[in-house]
Amino acid sequence: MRYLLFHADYIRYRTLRKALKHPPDPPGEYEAGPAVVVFLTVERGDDDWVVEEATRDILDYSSNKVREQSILLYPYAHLSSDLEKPGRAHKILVRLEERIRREWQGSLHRAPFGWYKEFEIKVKGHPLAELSRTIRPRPPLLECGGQKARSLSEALAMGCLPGEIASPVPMEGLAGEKLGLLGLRGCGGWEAWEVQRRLVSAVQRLAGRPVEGVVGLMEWADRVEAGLRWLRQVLTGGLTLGLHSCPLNTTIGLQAEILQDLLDILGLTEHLSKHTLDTATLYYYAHNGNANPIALQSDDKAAVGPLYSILYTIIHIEAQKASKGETPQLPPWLHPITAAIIPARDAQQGYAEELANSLSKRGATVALLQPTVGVGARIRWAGKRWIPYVIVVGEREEKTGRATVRRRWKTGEQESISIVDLVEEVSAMVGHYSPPGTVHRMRIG
Ligand code: A3T
Repeated sequence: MRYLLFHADYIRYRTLRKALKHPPDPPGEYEAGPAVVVFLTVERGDDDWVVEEATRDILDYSSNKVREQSILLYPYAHLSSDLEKPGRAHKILVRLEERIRREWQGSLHRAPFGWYKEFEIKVKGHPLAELSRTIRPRPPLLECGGQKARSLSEALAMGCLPGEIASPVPMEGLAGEKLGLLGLRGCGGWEAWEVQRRLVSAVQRLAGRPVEGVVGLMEWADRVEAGLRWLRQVLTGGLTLGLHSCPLNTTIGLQAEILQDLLDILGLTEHLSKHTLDTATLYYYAHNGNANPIALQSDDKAAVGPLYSILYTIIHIEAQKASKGETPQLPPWLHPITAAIIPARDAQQGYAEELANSLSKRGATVALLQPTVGVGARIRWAGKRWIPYVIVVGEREEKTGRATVRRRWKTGEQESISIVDLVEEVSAMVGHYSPPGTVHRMRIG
């Protein structure tokens, strides 16, 4: 789709004669002013995604850039040499009109399609008064069993099971690096399983009932009936979790109303764009134009996934913050490692163990960093991995029943805190969404 945006003092037009044998719209004339005037050419292959992008852009131009109350959509077949056929072009323009109307309080008019018209326009002269846009359809976003699909609904319609659907969105650049640092790249690491476990646990708690089953779809390849039963559960809003060979390809089926809460607690809501078909798919658009599918919503059903995309999205948003000088972080309840415990010397290992066990009993996953390298090196290791709590215990701390804690969201601050208070605090941070935690004894360096 290509279009010109004009901020006009006035526009008037009048149909003169048919440009198509059977124009789909009746003839007419119209006058408006002041108004945003959009001369639109529909190009071959334009789809709902393009309509959605154009809607966002035209609304943004009208409400925020020129603050105008009135919009005129004007079919104009002269901006491209790759025109969509009239029947389909008309449908796309009608859809665009409907889509804008849903969100637009001001006046909206669409000029008749398929007519030669005379028109007169007076365009304001300010810098934003004339803009041009080109929006191209996106390549397929999802893959399953060698097939490609643009949305989760399309993939499901092709017969893919949700757990088999993967996002081929490449994890390049900063977000990819960060995923690796968090131990989430690839399939094998316990960190990836931990994130998955925490996410599923959050869904369970939001839904107020347990996940019905955890299923390895790869093992199920020859058990079609079981696979279909599982799919049915997902689609009817059952909380069934499916796994592909890689845990990050997880798809979680849930009731649509829970989806909103989940996206809120993941901090994603304001970053998402909705692509509306008969169903709605939520995407996050990265700065390089990559679209990460986050969820499919339809009436009372929703499928979240692939998990890969969710994490990539959160990490990308955080990496963007980092480039503005803010500290990137994951929600403490979601991070694969809630707390790093750093005993200063061998002598504090027992005390550190005790603290680690108390924290893990209350839902934290703890990395107990053995004193293989200095305290500073271990603090840096934890910082590089965005670990929310970094806890140092030395001789003085052990004597007084305290710990020195750095909280990731309080940059540059450290505090001496009693063990009892610390356990309560961490528990409050992670407990609500977390499954029981674990302790990983790690030797770094
Ligand atoms: C005109 N304004 O252009 N995109 C947009 N409109 C189209 C398309 C398309 N792909 N295909 C057909 N008329 N039309 C007038 C001039 O005065 C419409 C559009 O209204 C176009 C007419 O059909 C003939 O092509 C000609």
